[in-house]
Amino acid sequence: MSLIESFNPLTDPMIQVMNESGEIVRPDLMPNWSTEKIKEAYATMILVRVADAKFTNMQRQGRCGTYPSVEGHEAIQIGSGFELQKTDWVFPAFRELPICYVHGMPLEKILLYWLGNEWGSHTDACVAPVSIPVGSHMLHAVGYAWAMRLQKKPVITVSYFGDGATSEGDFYEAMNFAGVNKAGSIFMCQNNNYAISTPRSKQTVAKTLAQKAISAGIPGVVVDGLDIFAMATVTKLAADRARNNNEPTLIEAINYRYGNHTTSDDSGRYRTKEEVEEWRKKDPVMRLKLYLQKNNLWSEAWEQKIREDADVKVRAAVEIGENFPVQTVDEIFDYMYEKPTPALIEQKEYLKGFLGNQ
Ligand SMILES: Cc1ncc(C[n+]2csc(CCOP(=O)(O)OP(=O)(O)O)c2C)c(N)n1
Repeated sequence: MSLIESFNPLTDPMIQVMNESGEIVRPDLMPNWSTEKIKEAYATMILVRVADAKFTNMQRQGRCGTYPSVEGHEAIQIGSGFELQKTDWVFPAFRELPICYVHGMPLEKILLYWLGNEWGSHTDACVAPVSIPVGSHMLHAVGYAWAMRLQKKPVITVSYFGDGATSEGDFYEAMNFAGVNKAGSIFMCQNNNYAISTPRSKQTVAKTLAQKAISAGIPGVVVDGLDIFAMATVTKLAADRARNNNEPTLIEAINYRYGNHTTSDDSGRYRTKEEVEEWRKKDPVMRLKLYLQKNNLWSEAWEQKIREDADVKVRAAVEIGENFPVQTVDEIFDYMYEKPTPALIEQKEYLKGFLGNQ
């Protein structure tokens, strides 16, 4: 039995490999990463932070639509993403810039979506479009994994969602379907403690969110979602189960959203500065930096270089994104269904008339 199958989500402590001081507390659970890969993970975290801050600022300047911050989600998404194969399929919700980028989406495409351009959903990477309706996409992920099993392809799927999504019926349906039909899908629950202003305590009285897997008869594990090494190791184990035996897993990754829910939110109205500061002490990027420093893998010059590289990449993405051709009205409507519904045809014609038949 692997760590996943033997984990009791009601009683076992959260799985942690690296503590808040950057010390390895479970050397036996370190991912099989080279030094270069660990440094690449840190550089990716920095890039994501730079992009996140830039996109947020662009919204403030009226250059971008509503944008959801991802600060605090880097370890979950980069750690897990580094353990997937590029042919695996990722099903994001909306707070998923890091995994979309790590899984092969160009940064400008990710930005394009938030600029309101449908071409932001168009990519060669194995990443499904952003799913705004909370919780709905776990079903898509499970269906895709099931189809891959029927076609005997070694492709697994991962859906990324929040704690709030675990209150949706679709979540249970998806887990149940995956268990019964043996769909190799990983349910990546990012428990950042809030669904907009609703705290986890008002969402459920369940002791853990991972225990919800018990109702579907599949394993559920609780992991430190601010620890990139723990996230990588647990994802690798879950991916092996999915790929080799078509076994689904629910991973509850405990983390914190340091920023606002989106640029339309003011989190100061429902949580205290003290609470945010407490979670800041566990910051996933700072934690990996401490690890690098302790292991003589970090220098001021290198940090400066990766920050400069990140700035260049983000600027280039903004340049491409802001100059990307505007979508046509047809492009807004034509890709949702194979054949558009009567309501969509009516709306499309209305919009064309409204815009003067573009
Ligand atoms: C079905 C549905 N209900 C409500 C909303 C409005 N809404 C958008 S995000 C959100 C909270 C989601 O919380 P969570 O699943 O914890 O993810 P997080 O935003 O924390 O990443 C809500 C209620 C929605 N988009 N879809």
